[in-house]
Amino acid sequence: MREQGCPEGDLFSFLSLQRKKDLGYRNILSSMCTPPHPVAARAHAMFLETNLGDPGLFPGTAELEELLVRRLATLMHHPKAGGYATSGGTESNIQAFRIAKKQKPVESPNVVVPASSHFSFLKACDILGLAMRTAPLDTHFRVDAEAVESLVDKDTVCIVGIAGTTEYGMVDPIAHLADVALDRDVFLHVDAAFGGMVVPFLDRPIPFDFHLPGVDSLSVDPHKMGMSTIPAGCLLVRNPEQFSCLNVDTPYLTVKRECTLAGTRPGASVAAAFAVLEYLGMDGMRAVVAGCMENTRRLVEGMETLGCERAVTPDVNVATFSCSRAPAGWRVSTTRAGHMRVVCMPHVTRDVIEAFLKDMSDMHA
Ligand code: 0PR
Repeated sequence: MREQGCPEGDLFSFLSLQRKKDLGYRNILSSMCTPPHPVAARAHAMFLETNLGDPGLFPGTAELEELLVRRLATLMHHPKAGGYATSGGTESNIQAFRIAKKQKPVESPNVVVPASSHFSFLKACDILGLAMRTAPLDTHFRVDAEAVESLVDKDTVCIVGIAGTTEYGMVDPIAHLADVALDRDVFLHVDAAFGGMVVPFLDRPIPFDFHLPGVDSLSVDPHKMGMSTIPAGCLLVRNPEQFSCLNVDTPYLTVKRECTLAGTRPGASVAAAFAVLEYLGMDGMRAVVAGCMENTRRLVEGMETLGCERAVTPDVNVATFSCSRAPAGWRVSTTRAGHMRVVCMPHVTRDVIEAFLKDMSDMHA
């Protein structure tokens, strides 16, 4: 650290210089995050100093977390689900595996995970000493549920299904996985970090949540399609009592035990996540999702006109193409299989799509 503090003016000039190096979201087509909704930013600023790690000091903020969990649990067709606000999909996935592992103490535990799963599951397996069995995908990039079933054995503590895969935006056959989970008496975790805030608002929702009796837990991230500030995730568990297996004693806090992974936890992004849901309501979210899906369709159609075939027709707003190069100035990503990937987040408006297609067309000309 410096010996003497830096004058505020100089400091903030330096900070704005750094901030200018960041890319604006306008040309970012690779992200599952988006600029926070204005009500999220406003709510966040109101709750800056709050810490959900010691909820007795911030009972108003703690009630907002409970309200957020109730809203999301109801959206996922199980109003009585247990839950808490995590730092995002990674923490939710790790915590789901912790619960599943504790439910079934075996000597060499394994988990069965789709080949399309997010890399957070690699971290979870590493931390928890779980062997990862990877189930192959079908031609539509959804997991092959029969292959999942064949990989389950007496040491399988958890099966994972994904609602809105990171790379191709597909929803796995969760209903089939839920049957396998019930038949084989295995915990089923659904990673709906992305799709959890999309699928319920589609014209034709695809079953993926607690409506299916075999689903035990769900990850859903307000900081992705929920347009909240970062960090805001949520882990939901059908049977709230299952959280107690994660409890540790916290003798000197205002609560006597906690089941969360983090200790100190932001209240600001939780207030922000709640604010967006409350402000938009079901109607508002349906409109946002309808816009993103419409833009996805337009992009796919426009790209195919330019000779860039879709890899698959996605279930949610992630479009992928056989196309090697993006025009200068645009950020797209490339999947493990080599497809160009564009996430049609709320900031990727129709105008942005048209501008991207125009640059693609000029590049091909
Ligand atoms: N599960 C799924 C299905 C995800 O897509 C992601 C993240 C996670 C879990 C992990 O969530 P957290 O990152 O909140 O812990 N998916 C994006 C990805 O890895 C995250 C992301 C967001 C990446 C913005 C880049 C970016 O600019 O692609």
